[in-house]
Amino acid sequence: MQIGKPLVAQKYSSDIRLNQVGFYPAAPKIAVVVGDNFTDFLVKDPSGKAVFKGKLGPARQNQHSGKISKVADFSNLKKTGKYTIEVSGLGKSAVFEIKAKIHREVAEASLKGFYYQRASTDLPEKFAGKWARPAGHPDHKVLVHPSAVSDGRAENFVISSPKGWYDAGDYNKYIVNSGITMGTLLSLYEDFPLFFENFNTNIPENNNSIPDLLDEVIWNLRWMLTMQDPADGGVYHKLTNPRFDGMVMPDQCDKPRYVVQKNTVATLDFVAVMAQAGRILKGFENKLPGLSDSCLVAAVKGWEWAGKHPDIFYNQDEVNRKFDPDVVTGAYGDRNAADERFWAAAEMYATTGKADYLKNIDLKSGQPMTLPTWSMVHAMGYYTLIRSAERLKMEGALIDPIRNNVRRFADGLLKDIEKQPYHTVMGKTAKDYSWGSSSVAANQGIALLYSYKISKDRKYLNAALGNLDYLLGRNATTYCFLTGFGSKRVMHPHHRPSVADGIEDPVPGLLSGGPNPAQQDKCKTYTSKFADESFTDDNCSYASNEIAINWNAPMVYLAAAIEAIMEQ
Ligand code: 9MR
Repeated sequence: MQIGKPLVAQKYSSDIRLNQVGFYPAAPKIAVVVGDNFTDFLVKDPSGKAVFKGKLGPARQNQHSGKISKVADFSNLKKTGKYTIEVSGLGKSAVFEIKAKIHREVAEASLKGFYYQRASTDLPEKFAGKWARPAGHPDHKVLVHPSAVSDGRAENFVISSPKGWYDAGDYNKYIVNSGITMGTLLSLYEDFPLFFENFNTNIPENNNSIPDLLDEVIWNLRWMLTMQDPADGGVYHKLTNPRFDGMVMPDQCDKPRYVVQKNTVATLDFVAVMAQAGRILKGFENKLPGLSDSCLVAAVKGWEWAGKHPDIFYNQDEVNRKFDPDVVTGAYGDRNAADERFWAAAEMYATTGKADYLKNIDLKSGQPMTLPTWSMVHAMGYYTLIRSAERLKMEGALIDPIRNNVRRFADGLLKDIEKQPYHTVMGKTAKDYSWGSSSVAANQGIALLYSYKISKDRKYLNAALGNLDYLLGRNATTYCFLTGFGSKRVMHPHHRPSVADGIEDPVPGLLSGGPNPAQQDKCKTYTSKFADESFTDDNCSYASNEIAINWNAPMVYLAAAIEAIMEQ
């Protein structure tokens, strides 16, 4: 296990940048050397013997920083083992490995990251190791906020809404962000079900003969189910403190928690998740009697509510003007429900086979696809339709434009990849470096993998792997962004347990947000303003170094899907 012990002890040059975990024997292998003065490189084995000699590629100028870099391509080295790269005049890289299943631990750890985010439960040492902690946020006595009153649930009415995952570095639980997170993890299961028959993360449900991926998802699913108002099927926006907890452990928190305003976007995200979960869990009916049906009933009720209430949006400022107490935690405000409606419709159709759900829905297949984010989930519906097309016997006229749209998007990503300073589709424009840019890289990887699935053209697979390389170290910051991995590690994420637990190593398997030149946190420790370097490994940096479930989920997807494909 890499967690807790880097492969390196010796001094190495941070100007040789590569996936710090390693490479598959038969896949492309690239390192990036920063600087203009070098021409050749060697790959050496632990005895110091050069096993590969190569020339660096032509100089590439970085569009964000102006810096020059060159690519060291050693794809032809296929022998398993531990290696370093040496560039004369510059030094050597940290040790990396070539072996089969090289990203298995990354995939397992990033799913295990969700276990560490569980609310309302203690994490015993048996499962959590040195990050064991007592339970926090039982959430069995949650108050109905005045913005959320309804028949039978007056202001301060008490409901029970336990479990779920903490959203991020904070301890609140948000339906909108749970939506895309759950959709991504459930899609991973649906795309590679066999792979998950043998994928264990040492969680308490380990031996219940349900895949650990689904056990983890069910922890959050059971919370989500409690967020639906039984009176009418609408879904609360979030379960939250009025203000963020301090940088303390979960069991130290005792502020009252509220469910706040039901709205269209949250309800449609909920519908999509319940429809998809209901479909998948049908296959586990004997082990989880009734759960699938509960999801399907909840989905239909939510769908009906959203039909009657097409435009109730969560506007935190407005809520705070009208009601007390004010709520100043994450807003996840999204004033456009068209994409959520499409996604929910696609999931309802995929689950029930009733094409009626797609009636009056704009598929937008002629318009450029946008990458999934918490506020933009159109592509989640595309992915589900692509996956389900054969089973549903969808007509070519319906599914082909969607397939083409995903491929067009992937082709756009691939354009000019050979000119990119890190030879990645990630980072072509500064727009990629938004808040949580690591999730942009991971989600681009997923779009590329769907294009690979559609076309079987390995250029998409290789580019997806390139973005995994980006996340694990082939990037302008020199960091491996997944905690617990790499030779240059993220040690100080903006993550309450990692800050407060008194343990040097942060909680493992969490994906740092990554470069974000807007620097909204105003931390003093940034050393660069260039878009691709605007990152600081400092727990003050919620804008570049927080962790979040909607970023971890595509990381799990990318690493696990690539592992599954490489094993085939
Ligand atoms: O990921 C969210 C990002 O897109 C927004 O720009 C940002 C500011 O509103 O909020 C991010 O989400 C945070 C959420 O509001 C609260 N929990 C932590 C999330 C990650 O930073």
